[in-house]
Amino acid sequence: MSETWERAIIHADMDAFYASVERLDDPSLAGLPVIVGGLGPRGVVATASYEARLHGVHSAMPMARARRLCPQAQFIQPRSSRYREISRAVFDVFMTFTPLVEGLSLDEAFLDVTASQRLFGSPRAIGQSVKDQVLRATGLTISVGVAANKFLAKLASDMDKPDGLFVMEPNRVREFLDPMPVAGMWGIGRRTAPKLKRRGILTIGQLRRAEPEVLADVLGQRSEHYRRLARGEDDREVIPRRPARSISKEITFDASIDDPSELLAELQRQAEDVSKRLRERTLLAGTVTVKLRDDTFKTVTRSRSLIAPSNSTRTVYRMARALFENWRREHRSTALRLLGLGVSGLETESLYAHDEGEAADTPSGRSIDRVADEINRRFGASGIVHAQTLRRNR
Ligand code: TTP
Ligand code: MG
Repeated sequence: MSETWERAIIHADMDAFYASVERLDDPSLAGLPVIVGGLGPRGVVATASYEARLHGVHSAMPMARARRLCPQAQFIQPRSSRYREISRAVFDVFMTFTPLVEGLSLDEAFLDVTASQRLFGSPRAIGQSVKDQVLRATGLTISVGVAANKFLAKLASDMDKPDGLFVMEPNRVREFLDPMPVAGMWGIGRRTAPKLKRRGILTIGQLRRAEPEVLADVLGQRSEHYRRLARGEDDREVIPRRPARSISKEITFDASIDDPSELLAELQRQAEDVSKRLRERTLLAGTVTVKLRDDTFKTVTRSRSLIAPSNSTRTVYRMARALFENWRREHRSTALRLLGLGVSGLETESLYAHDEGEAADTPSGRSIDRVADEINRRFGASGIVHAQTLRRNR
């Protein structure tokens, strides 16, 4: 098996990352269920070791529920600086294979190893070496998916988790994809899946073979995009960059503003910008922050977690508006010289969305966002904005 692939992409993702780091630093946790997350009354699970997952514990679950499901677990507050340190070591390993490393989050990246084949061998050999070197550098396991593009590599890394190595041979993509359920496929939510089902489209294979009219009927202009994915085609490039820890936008006004509707219009515009950048990177945000500076240069920030991680303009805007209005109740008619909106607690959007993730974002809200993104891509950034932003522009 020494043939060279035309394009070779790796998706690599650490196993139960925070929990594994905790276990690395405290060997007495070996073999025990470990749950890392907020330990306060409103805390949520960041991650659970695979032992704890057997009891049904998973990320984003309220900690109180995790305690009921798995009372015998070790509960640990996250130590983010330690996770960042390990993350740097992991990314240093990635960089020894290729400079084309696109960090998605602390524990996850795409690597374009097309040109690495001459130096490091077959795509499978490279995938195995990545695993070996990460283990050597950190003592931790990582799951690796190897495929011809990002879409497939991301699916592949999940196939064999934990400590997986799954190579999706280019000539076997169809047999792999065809039986997978189309429900929940990236961008196909609760609204669309039943419509496809009514037309007999339950699997990715059925979507691939569907009549063009039938598909267009349900998916509209996006139908060709989905058909390409269903064929296993995806030409998105690996863009070298470090994972973002937060995304934000702020503005300093020429003259301070106290009119709340003007300030809200600015927040709406910032929510559009920030959530569009989240969607471009297929990220979800867990926390929204607004930043406010008055004429005396007093600066405050107000943050709150979302019920479920989101990248919807509407959800991000609503939370920012609530934070702003809370602040305003205590500071009537204070003029602002600076207003900003940021999101943090970023994580990657998986192909198959959690049910909880869908609850906060209605499918219609999501598709409005996607249509707006598409139009803006074609006609430039000023193509589509929400009505409130327009009011401010005039
Ligand atoms: P993931 O890679 O999604 O999860 P994981 O590494 O814990 O487990 P898996 O083996 O399935 O890859 O996320 C990486 C880390 O990001 C995770 O260890 C903790 C953090 N995280 C949160 O804080 N909140 C979340 O909702 C998720 C999904 C992750
Ligand atoms: Mg992981």
